[in-house]
Formats: sequence, structure tokens, C-alpha cells
Amino acid sequence: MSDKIEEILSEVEEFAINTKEEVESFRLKFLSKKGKLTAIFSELKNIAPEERKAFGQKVNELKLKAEVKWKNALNELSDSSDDKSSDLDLTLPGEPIKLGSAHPVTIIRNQIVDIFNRIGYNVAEGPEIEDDWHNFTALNFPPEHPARDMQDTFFMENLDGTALRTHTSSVQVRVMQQGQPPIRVISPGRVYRNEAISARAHCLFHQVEGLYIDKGVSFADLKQTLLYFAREMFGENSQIRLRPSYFPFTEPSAEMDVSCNICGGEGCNICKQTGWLEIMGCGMVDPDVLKNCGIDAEIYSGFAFGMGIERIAMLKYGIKDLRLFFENDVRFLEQFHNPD
Ligand code: 2NM
Repeated sequence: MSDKIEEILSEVEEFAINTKEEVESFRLKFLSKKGKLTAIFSELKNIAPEERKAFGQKVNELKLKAEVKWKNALNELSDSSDDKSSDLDLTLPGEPIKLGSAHPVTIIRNQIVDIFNRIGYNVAEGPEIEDDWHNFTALNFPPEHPARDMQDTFFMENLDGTALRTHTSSVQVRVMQQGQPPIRVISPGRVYRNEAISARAHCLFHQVEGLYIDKGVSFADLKQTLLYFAREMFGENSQIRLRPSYFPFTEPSAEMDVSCNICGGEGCNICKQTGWLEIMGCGMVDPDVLKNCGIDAEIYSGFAFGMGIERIAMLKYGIKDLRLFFENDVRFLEQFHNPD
């Protein structure tokens, strides 16, 4: 019987295991229920009682050897295959998580909203699809005004008398209709104009418009409010200047420039050698607009202003092409971060 054990032992030792398949054939040959070791264990009962102990020990040793050989082969061969689990180093730091960032229009919009929140303005929002009355008529646009033209405005094909709003003044019309002065609101939002897309124009952009109505509101209040805004937005040394202009809904109307903070007023490419950057339009709300919206123009007066968010962002960040705002190229977007 001992010869049989020796024979199996040399078989175990000589069995070459080089592949996963051979690991399994080794197990089947020696360690499985139908394997040679199970068979030799069953011989135990045929052994003379005085030899049983020694025999049992030898078979156990043999079994251990076979098991160790099998387990080592199993580990080695699964290591060198596609299962890399035993190479896993749990102490390594993780892959950094890529965080998104706010869109530059969002960053600048939030800054503008914050600046006006601090002096008592609330945010008002309204529909992007407007009726003709809120977008034009209430704001003093005469029936034949060119802004009402197909070339400038996107009209809704299926809904007569409606269009995509061309400015957020339509929101302020709604605010005036809904409540009496004092009114202090800003309305940020998307606006749409039927323009050919270029580096300087787009059919979609973002505006913030502001409105302040109360008893005795004057042009001097407008000027001081805009100076405050310019210094908060562009730095405490900023200067402003107002140039006469025209809008249907304000009288008098003006364009506001801020001193160029890139060249400090010396003249550069950005300010086209003038030392000034055009920032927004503004004016005293036309009494007819107040009347159209249910506010007594004999008692109340107000000012309004409006600016393009992309334009402010272009000036602050030095962005040269308006189209970049709408392409969502991550290489552009990931350059902008919310100020702390
Ligand atoms: C501008 C320029 C000047 C404006 C007027 C009004 C309203 F509703 F009160 F009449 N809201 N915004 C306004 C005035 C907008 O944007 C260039």
C-alpha cells in the first residue's frame, strides 16, 4: 500500500501545471471526489489495524502536498490572467473627480443680481413667449416700429400675436400691472432677436433690465444708481458718462459708458482708443408707459435701464467672440470660476 502512496506522490510532483485548464485537471485527477486521493482514503478500511495510523498519516501528508501545489498554481495562474484583483492597492489615492463649473453668463448674472439686491431690488421673471402688448404696445412701440418687423422679431407661427420676447422689459410691464410703487425690480433672462449670427451678434442672448418707480424719482437717482453699479462691477475707481440716446419707452434716454478698466482710460483695442466702454441703455420711464401699465404718472416717476450679460462678460473676461457663449465647448467653459 505504501508503494501506492509513493507512486501517487511522484505523480503529484511530476504533474506540470502551466495553464488554467491544467489547474483544473490536476484537481480532478487528485483532489475531486473521483480523484486518486479519495480512492486511496477508501483503502483505509482494508489496512491492518496496527498499520492504519501510519498509513493515514502518509495519506494526509500526500493530500496536503497536493492541495498546496493546487492552490499555488491556482493563485499564480489567475494572477497572470485578466483578473488583477490581487494587485489592487487600496491605499492609493482615488482618481480626482472632475467638477463642473458655472457658465460665464451665470456667473456675471449672479454678480449683477447681487449688486442690485444689496440696494433693495428684487428679481422678477416672466415668460419668454410674449404677446404683442407686453413686448411692444405697452412699451410705446408705435404700430409701424421696425422692431416689430419679421426681420427683427421671431413670431410664433401657430399662436397669432405672440413672439419670443426681444427684451425683458416685458417682465417689468407685468410687474407694473401687478402692483403699485414703490417698485424696485431687476429682470434677468433670455431674449431673442432675428439676427445673423456673428462674433458680435446672436439670435439669443441674456439681459438684465432694472426698474425703479416711486414718488420723486429723478435722473440724478438714475445716475447715482448706475455709478454705484459700475464701481461694484468694474472696480471702485470706475467713472461713468451718459450720452443722449433714444428708446421708445424712456424719455429722456441715454447710453451709459464706463471708463475702460483695461487701459485705465489711456485708450486700447478693447475701448477702441476712446477710454470708454458702452455698457447699457437707460432713461426715465415715459409717462405713457406708466399709464399703459396702470400707474399714475402724475404721482409717480421712475427710471429704467438694460444691459446685455454677454457684453459685460466679454468686457470682464476679454472674450472676443459672442458665439463662444452658446457652443458649450468645455475648453472654453472650464476657464471660468465663481469668485470666492
Ligand atoms: C433699456 C434701456 C432703457 C427699460 C424700460 C423699461 C420699462 F419697462 F420700464 F419701460 N424696462 N427697461 C429700458 C430702458 C431698457 O435697455 C437697453
